[in-house]
This record gives sequence, structure tokens and C-alpha cells, in this order.
Amino acid sequence: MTYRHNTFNRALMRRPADNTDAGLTSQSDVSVDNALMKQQYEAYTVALRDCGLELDILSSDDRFPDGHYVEDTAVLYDDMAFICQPPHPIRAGEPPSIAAELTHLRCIPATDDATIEGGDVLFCADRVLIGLSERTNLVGAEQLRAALHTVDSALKVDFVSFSGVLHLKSGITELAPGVILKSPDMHTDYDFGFTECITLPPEESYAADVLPVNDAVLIPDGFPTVGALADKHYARVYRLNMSEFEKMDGGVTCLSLRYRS
Ligand code: CIR
Repeated sequence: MTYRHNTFNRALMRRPADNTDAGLTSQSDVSVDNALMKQQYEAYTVALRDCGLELDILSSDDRFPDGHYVEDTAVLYDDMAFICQPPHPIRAGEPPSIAAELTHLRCIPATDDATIEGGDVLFCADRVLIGLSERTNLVGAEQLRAALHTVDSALKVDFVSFSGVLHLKSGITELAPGVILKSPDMHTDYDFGFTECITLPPEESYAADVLPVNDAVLIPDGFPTVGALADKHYARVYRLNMSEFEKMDGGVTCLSLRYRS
């Protein structure tokens, strides 16, 4: 079974620039192999196309060393595109450049006092979770909730305060209906009683970020627990080498903005 919110036919993406290691990272002394990152990026595009998605891939732009993490720039829901506002100046130019590609949707921009990134937004089960983090403040979360409610006033939207990981989706994603994967590094009081919530072993923390697409799932390669769980739920599992993105705190969800057209 796939949820409607994991059903897509199109995605917007941006190719990595040549200066990706000028982007933000929580890790020290990282050195990104840009050639390898571009290979890994191509493999990701092959997987998404194989899942049935048509891809609109923007050219790389050296003004945006984190620009390929397009998921953080907008939250798409039916005909609505909420345009996010990353707090770090180095990422501030990304959302307007993505909004320019989304003019076929009803764009609602975050206001200046809001900070919000799409990595903090998870559609799962019967609800949308918005993480309150160093990237997303309460103003941003409230504005996104209001924007979502312009599409569906009955949509259940919960705020999730957490710490220990960058984005909400660095800490939890929904592998399959009724199954959430959780990084042991993420700390929250939110009650996940509505679903099965599997806390991963510490060495697989990075793999809490998985991407179900239509009837398949994309996961980072090299994480046996997550691989076995993915195999249990899906006939098609794309294991992607994400080593260069991981150095910059990027996971499989963050490289594309998926939607139905
Ligand atoms: C950043 O720290 O903003 C980027 N280097 C990584 C963003 C990853 N985005 C995501 O997981 N949604």
C-alpha cells in the first residue's frame, strides 16, 4: 500500500554546484569529492525516473552551495507551494529562485519573521508533522500550517519540538504506512503512539531519512537494519551511495521536491 502523499509523477531538482563544500555542515574537516557527488546525484536521478517521475533539473548555481537540497526551499501540497525561509544567509537566495519555477502553483511565501525549511516537514499517516528546530521557528510553523489549511482545513498538523539532529526528517521518516524509522540521536517528547516507531541502532542514525516513492523506496546504502526493513516492505529498494551528501548533512529526501502534476 502506498499513501497518496507518497504518490508522485514529477520532481524539481537542482544539480550540485562545484563549491558544495562551501555549504553548511555540522561536521568538521569534511572534504567533499565533487566528482563523486555528481555521480551519486546521477544515480539518484536514475532511481527517481525508474520510479516513474519526470524530473525538471535546474542547472547548478555557484551562488548556492547548498542549492541542490531543494527540499528545504518549499513545501508543496496539491495546488499550493509554501515558499520557505532558511535562517542562514548563505541559503536565503534559494527559495526565491525555486519559487520562480513554481509559478504554476499558488505560491504562499513565508514572511520575514519566519524561519522554516522543508526538511522539517513530514507528511505521514493521517497528519503533517512540522519540526521546531534551529531552522524552523514557531512563526514559520504556524504560517505553514495556515497555508496547508488553505488546501484542506481538516488536515491534522502537529508541531514537534526536537533536538539532536538537523531537520525533523534527519530524525524520523515513514518507511511504509504505519512504520516510522527514528534516529536514536533525535530527542523529542512527541508521542508516536499512532504508529510503529522503530529506533535504529546508533550506527544507522543517518539512514532514518528514507524516501518512499510510489511503490518503491530510496534508502542510503550501507545500513543493514534499514535495508532489511525496506526489503520487508518493498519489492523495489534503491540503495544509493550518499557518502558525499552525508558529509554536508544531506539525506535522500532533501535532493528533490516531489509532487503530482
Ligand atoms: C544544510 O545544512 O542546510 C545543508 N548542508 C544540508 C541540508 C539538508 N536538507 C535536508 O535534509 N532536508
